[in-house]
Amino acid sequence: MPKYRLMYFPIKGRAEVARLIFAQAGQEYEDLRISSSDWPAKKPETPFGQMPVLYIDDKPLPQSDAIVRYLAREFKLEGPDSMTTAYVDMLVMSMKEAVEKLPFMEKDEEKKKKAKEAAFEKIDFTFGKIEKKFKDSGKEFLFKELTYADLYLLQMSEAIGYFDKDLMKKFPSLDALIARVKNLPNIKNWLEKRPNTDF
Ligand SMILES: N[C@@H](CCC(=O)N[C@@H](CS)C(=O)NCC(=O)O)C(=O)O
Repeated sequence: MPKYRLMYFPIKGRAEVARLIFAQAGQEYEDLRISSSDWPAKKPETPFGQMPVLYIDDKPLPQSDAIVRYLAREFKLEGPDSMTTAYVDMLVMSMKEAVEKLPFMEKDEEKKKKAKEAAFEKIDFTFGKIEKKFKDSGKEFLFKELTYADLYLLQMSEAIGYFDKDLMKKFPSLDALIARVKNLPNIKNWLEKRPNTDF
C-alpha cells in the first residue's frame, strides 16, 4: 500500500470526500492542512498551483475529482461494475453541479443573496429528482452497495447546511440516508474527531 499525504486548506471544501473515503477504508494518511499564510510558499511546488493535491508515495496527483475517483477505485467504493460506476459518477457530477453554485467566498451581500437563490433553485431541482428516484428504489444506499456517491452526498449536505441547515429536510429519504452514512462506524469516528470547520 502506498504512503498517502493529502494537502489542502484547513477546510472541508474539495478535500473532504477524499478524507471520508480514507476514513471509511480505515486507511492511514497524512491530513496536511496548509494555512492561507503558508500557501504562497507552497503554491509553486504544486502541479497546477492549486489544492487539493494527493501525494501517492510523494508523486503528486492534483484535481479533486481525479483524487476522489482514484481513491474510490483503490478502496472499492465506485460500485461493483463499470455500468454502476458510470451512474455513480453521473450522480456525483449532478450533485456537484448544483452545490458548486453556492457562493462560499462571495463577500458582497447583494451578489451573495442572488447567487444563493439561484443555487437553491438548482439544488431543489436536482436533489428533488434524486430524492424521488431514491425513495422509489427502497435501497439502503444510493446504489446496491455503499459507494463514494453516498459519501459525496454527505459532504454536499454539509456544504448546503452551511447556508441553510434545514434545507436537506425537504428531501426526507436522502436525509435518512445521510444519517445512515454518518452512523457507519468509521465515518462516525471521523466526524467526531475531525477539525471543526464551517465548510
Ligand atoms: N478543479 C480543481 C480546482 C482547485 C481549486 O480551485 N483550488 C482552490 C481551493 S478550493 C485553490 O487552490 N485556490 C488557491 C489558489 O488558486 O491559489 C479541483 O477540483 O481540484
